Amino acid sequence: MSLTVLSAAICTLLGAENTAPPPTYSLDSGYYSVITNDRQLCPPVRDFEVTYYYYSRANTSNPKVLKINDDNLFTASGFDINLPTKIFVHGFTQMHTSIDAQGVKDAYLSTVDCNLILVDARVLFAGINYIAAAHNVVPLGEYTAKFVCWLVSKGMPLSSLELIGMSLGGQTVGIIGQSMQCGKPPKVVAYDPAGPLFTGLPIDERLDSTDGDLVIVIHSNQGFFGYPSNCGDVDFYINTNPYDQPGCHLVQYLLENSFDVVGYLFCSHNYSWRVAVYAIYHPTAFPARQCNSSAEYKEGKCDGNDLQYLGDTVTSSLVANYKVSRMHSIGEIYNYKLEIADFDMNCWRLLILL
Ligand SMILES: [Ca+2]
Repeated sequence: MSLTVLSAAICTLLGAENTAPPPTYSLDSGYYSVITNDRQLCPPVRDFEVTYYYYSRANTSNPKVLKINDDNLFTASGFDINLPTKIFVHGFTQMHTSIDAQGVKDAYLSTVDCNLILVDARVLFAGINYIAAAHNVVPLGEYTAKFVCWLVSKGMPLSSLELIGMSLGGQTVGIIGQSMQCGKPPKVVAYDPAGPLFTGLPIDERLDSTDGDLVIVIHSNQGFFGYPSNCGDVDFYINTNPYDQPGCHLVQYLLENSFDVVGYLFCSHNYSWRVAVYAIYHPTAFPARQCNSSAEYKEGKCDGNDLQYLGDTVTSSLVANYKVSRMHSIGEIYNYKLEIADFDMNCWRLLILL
């Protein structure tokens, strides 16, 4: 039996030939699948496994669905090619209605008149099988790259595109950027891109600084759920202890959150998108200094170094300088550190209510 025939047989057993997604159930805010597909063995992503939800200031709560090559849906959506476009990809067990995706959507639409697309890959990123979900990152990224280039063919300027992703979504936006046949995205932003099963992979299988003209990474749980080291043009590291971010202390968190153990485990990981969403509302809230180590930062040795604000407002001049320096000094990375001691990770919600 050839490998192809064997793979097809396995895919059939896994349900890959079916026309409907596998049985699922929800637990808390997560999305879990009874049967998960192993994308290393199976065909490319099928249309029903990913949905693109389109929002705008004229429609912030009832999104329109977009599908590759469906011109009628594109026209009906009201997509405005004169506005910038931002696309967000969620993380493991999440979906487009998850709190991170909705937080990013509300923040951008409140501050920028733009096209806002939330990718819903709940089937591909379903729990509890993280291995299968991680294997789905490359196929989802390649599929979504075709979707983005179809938007470009409909008139969306590539120059106004920004890709944003959380965790597995942070890895996915890298694959999208490297796979786009219509050109590189000008900006890619990753919130604590996933580390497990991605650490040490070649750059064509994960997020890296070549996936966009400017790749910004916000680390908050590096070495655990987050990627352990620099993987962008500009890497922000929040605080010196990535396993115990403010508000994520074990006893305090469990007491304040009805002993939600799962929530505690992901607390420092989720800190990245919470801080990033706050920074969308307040772009200068979190100043960071270029610094080579947390120890030097704490000793004040970096106080006079270049300052950038955490978020997607990094100046283009910095990147231009970086691109030049990289040509002469391979491995040189702009590495920014900051301390956030008193940030209430829930306070951004108040801003949305306001
Ligand atoms: Ca890459």
